[in-house]
Amino acid sequence: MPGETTAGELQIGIPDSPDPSHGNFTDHSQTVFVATQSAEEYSVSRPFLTIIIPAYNESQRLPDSLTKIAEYLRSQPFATEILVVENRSTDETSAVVRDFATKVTASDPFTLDLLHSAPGKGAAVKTGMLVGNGDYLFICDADLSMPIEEVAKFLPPQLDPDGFDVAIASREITGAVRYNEPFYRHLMGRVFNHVVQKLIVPGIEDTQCGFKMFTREAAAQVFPHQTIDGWGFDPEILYISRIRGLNLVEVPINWYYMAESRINPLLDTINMVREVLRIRLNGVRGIYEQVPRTTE
Ligand SMILES: Nc1nc2c(ncn2[C@@H]2O[C@H](COP(=O)(O)OP(=O)(O)O)[C@@H](O)[C@H]2O)c(=O)[nH]1
Ligand SMILES: [Mg+2]
Repeated sequence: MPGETTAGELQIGIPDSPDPSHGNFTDHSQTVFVATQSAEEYSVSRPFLTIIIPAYNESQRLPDSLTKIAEYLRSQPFATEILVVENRSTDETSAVVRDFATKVTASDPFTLDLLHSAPGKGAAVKTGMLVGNGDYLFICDADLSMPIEEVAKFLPPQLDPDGFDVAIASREITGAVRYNEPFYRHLMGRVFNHVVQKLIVPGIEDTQCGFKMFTREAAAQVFPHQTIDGWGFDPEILYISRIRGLNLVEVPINWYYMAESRINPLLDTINMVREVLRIRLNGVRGIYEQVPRTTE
């Protein structure tokens, strides 16, 4: 049943959440992997990487994406937890994730959890960021419009671990390539970016790409302060990162336009501009410097 919760799953941001523990489908606690980046040992119960996949009505796209992610992770020397964060999907998204989880074995260097959050992509990402256990936490759209292999560009050794707190994918900076994007979508993105740069994060050419890495420490500083549950959460988390003095780097990626989209280009863009204005107002009022009211 869509939206139904079973043991091993979490409802976060939903009143009367019964169980705050983080459940795994499979017990991997004996498996130990060594990350090449350091001599430190990682296990699937203490992962190096957390991949957070916000998912709304993704039963069609998720099987292929999860298969590609699993194949990639099986070739990596580190342990990963994958968190699919869903909310009230009306299709079989939850069932698809549960089914995939039954195929994860104890020898796999990853776990797969299904979480349920409050509505909105922003709420889903926040939930994953506050629950994730990795040293690095990566936001990853369900459609894999960036091939998963490129996640290595956001991690040591390709990035100097002392050189960044937040690394965001960019489709605009030198070295990035966009494939198959309709002109009107790119144009709308550029108009929105102009507004975002003018009002809250000057100098960032692409705030909206769905692939972003936070170190564990950066995530702990940013996400408790996030207030926006919808599409406008990206500029907000970058704005908070700046306020906190975090080191933000842009990473050029190969990006493939996926025709299927949950975004309504006109209505959602208008709403996102409203959200950007709200972020600016919050900033003027010092909201992000205050202790967050909730840490959900
Ligand atoms: N949990 C959750 N995920 C969402 C919601 N809206 C969008 N997403 C996810 O956000 C990601 C980006 O959505 P997509 O439709 O590909 O947007 P686009 O790439 O901007 O066209 C996908 O993984 C979606 O499933 C939502 O309301 N809740
Ligand atoms: Mg997409």
